Amino acid sequence: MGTNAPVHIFMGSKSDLPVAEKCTKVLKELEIDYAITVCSAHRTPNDLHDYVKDSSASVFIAIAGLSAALPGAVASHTLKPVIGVPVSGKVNMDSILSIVQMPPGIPVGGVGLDRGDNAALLAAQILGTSDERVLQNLQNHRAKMADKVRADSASIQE
Ligand code: RP5
Repeated sequence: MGTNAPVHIFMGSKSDLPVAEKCTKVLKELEIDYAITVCSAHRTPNDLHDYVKDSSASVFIAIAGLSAALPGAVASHTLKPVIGVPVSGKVNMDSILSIVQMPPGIPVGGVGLDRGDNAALLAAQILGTSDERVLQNLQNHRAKMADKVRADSASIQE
């Protein structure tokens, strides 16, 4: 983890950590350095502004539940890509719609509910457009997935 990391992960609360861990697991597999911070759009808005402005990351991942303003708040402070990860709760559509239904002009990319893993892969794909090493690690990751599907199919044959 480092301050010069190409990916900066924000989570709205420490309670989002299980989703963030799905994300960091994939980033570690792909050998991508990351910074990770608990910072809330509503509870610590000034801290969020400072973190985003000071960050040298190329991609932000923002993980949040409930009204999930965090990804949009990050996006409002930067021109870098922001990937929002909605977190499940009592009402699952709230965080999904909060991320997908951004007003015109401030887009946020969105992945599925609790899909920290996909957010990491999408961030890697963005980095991979200008980083051969990341691209190669992504190709290896896809090859491993394909091998697993084939092995699963073989395992259920009589
Ligand atoms: C959101 O509210 C957080 O991202 C979290 O998903 C949810 C609940 O937060 P806590 O009450 O657990 O701090 O802002």
